Amino acid sequence: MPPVRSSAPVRLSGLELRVLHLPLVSPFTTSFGTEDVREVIVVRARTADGDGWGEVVTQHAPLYSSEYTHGAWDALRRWLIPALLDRPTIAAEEVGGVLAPFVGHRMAKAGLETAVLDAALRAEGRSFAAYLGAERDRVPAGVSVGIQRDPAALVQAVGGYLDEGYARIKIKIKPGRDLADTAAVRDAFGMIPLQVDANSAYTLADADLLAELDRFDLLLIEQPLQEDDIVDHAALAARLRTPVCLDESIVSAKAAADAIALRAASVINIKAGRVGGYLEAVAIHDLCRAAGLPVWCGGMLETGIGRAANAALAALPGFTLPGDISASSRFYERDIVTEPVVLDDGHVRVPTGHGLGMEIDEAALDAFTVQRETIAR
Ligand code: OSB
Ligand code: MG
Repeated sequence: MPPVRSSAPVRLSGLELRVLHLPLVSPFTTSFGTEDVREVIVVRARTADGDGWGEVVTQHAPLYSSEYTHGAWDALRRWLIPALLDRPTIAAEEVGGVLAPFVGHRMAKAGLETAVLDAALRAEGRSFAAYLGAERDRVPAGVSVGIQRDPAALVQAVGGYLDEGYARIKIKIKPGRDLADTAAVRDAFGMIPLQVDANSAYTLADADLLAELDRFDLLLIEQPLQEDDIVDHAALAARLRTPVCLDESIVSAKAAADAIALRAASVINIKAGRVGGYLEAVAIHDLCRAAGLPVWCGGMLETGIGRAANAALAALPGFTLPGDISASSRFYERDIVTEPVVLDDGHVRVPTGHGLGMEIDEAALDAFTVQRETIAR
């Protein structure tokens, strides 16, 4: 029987927002910069029947997309949360519609929708995985490896993750750190499942260079061009044998449908934050499945909150490629949940507990909180 993705309305008494600073176990470098500390917003939805949790996956600066922590914070407290509190009760499936008049701010909206959904499912005693219609109890774990000092350091980092059992490696690339880095990993480890992520660092003028990646038999190249370069991605995809996967460009189900129609992508990376929430993420999964496109679950250095939710999402049947679903220890020495996600035989378990299936470690949460505000009814 197909899942009934519908939950009971909740009465919100207020929403608590926190900015957290979580130290990373090692710096994470992409074409747009280096992070040493993960800055993230955690949302607690308060109801008479208990709390629900969500995560706003913005970063400190608007480099991956236009969203950033303090922009999201302002949008949340000034516009988005008051709109939710304006309703006597609200179901998670109504959150997107209530927030739709406010343009953009998808990561902020996703954090709210997730917190409401978690509260509702906990109150009903259902797991997020069951709600979504997850079909597996564990999912293969891929790892995203940042740009290192040099190719030798990259080989060492990748070797460590392979030793841990990761089922797929993704390396970040940028101009000047592409062919040699990829060649070094292929030379060291042979035909491991390998893909590259450019985070928009190229233009169509780089098509000849990007076509040289074809010789490495990569699973895919992720987001070579700018967010709004849909037509250029289609032109590039026609030139490459490597499948083109879009991340930044796919901000909604509509954007996914357009990219597919224009043949700008043959694979899509689904991130709930980037598209405004897990329900929009599922809509993208459903339409890609109908169109025959493989999808995989992307990551935004989530805490244990988003990591639990992503594992459930990635257990849907259309997620046929390993996601950026790593163990908490890939990024954090200490997480904010009582049982951080672990790697087991190259897989991560899909949580079965009520709601997102994780419990918050309040002491850890407090220890990492640098800013806090409650917006009450
Ligand atoms: O492009 O997938 C990306 C992290 C921050 C911003 C963008 C991206 C990433 C990652 C990390 O690659 C994936 C993860 O959380 O494991
Ligand atoms: Mg990406």
